Amino acid sequence: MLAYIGLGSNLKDPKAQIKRALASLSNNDGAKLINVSSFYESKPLLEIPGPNYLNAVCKIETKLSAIDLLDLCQEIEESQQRVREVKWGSRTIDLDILLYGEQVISNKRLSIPHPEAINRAFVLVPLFEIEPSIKFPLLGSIKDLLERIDKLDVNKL
Ligand code: A4P
Ligand code: MG
Repeated sequence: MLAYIGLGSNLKDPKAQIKRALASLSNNDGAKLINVSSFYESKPLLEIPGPNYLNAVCKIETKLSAIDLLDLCQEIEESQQRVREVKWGSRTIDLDILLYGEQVISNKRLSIPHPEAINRAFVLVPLFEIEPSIKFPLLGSIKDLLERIDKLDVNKL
């Protein structure tokens, strides 16, 4: 299965945090890293105080089920000392499963496509960079989705 993961960090050397998470993903038996976008800087959402974020998107090929992939993402977050404090607050690393094949999943632990992805330039811009013709199940092409949002606030490193 092909899947796309969004990575974000705004604490403790964000570039190193994202690189470390990518290394963990590619060193795992269940997943093979196929492509990684450039890194993009942006201000925290909703003007929540804190350092700027760095974000990237990667494409993986995986034999893991979606829920096992979520477990892997959460293990990686924990290994990088992510502490969950405030919702949407600062974090060392956040791994969100954006897309898992063309599946639509909605249960207590998992919503795919990631519900906020389509509203966020720091997700759509790097995803478009690596996969300009991708479609979100039920939601449409990334080109159309990108036209609806403000892209000015993300800067490619
Ligand atoms: N969950 C459900 N669906 C998914 C999915 N597709 N991928 C559940 C991953 N997890 C998923 O996530 C809470 C729960 O979401 C998980 O236990 C999982 O079962 P979390 O990461 O523990 O909590 P959170 O941080 O409160 O939520 P979330 O959704 O990860 O935060 P956001 O919405 O990503 O916001 N500003 C900029 N510029 N860049 C950023 O990257 N990120 C955030 C975090 C805020 N502002 C930002 C950025
Ligand atoms: Mg998350």
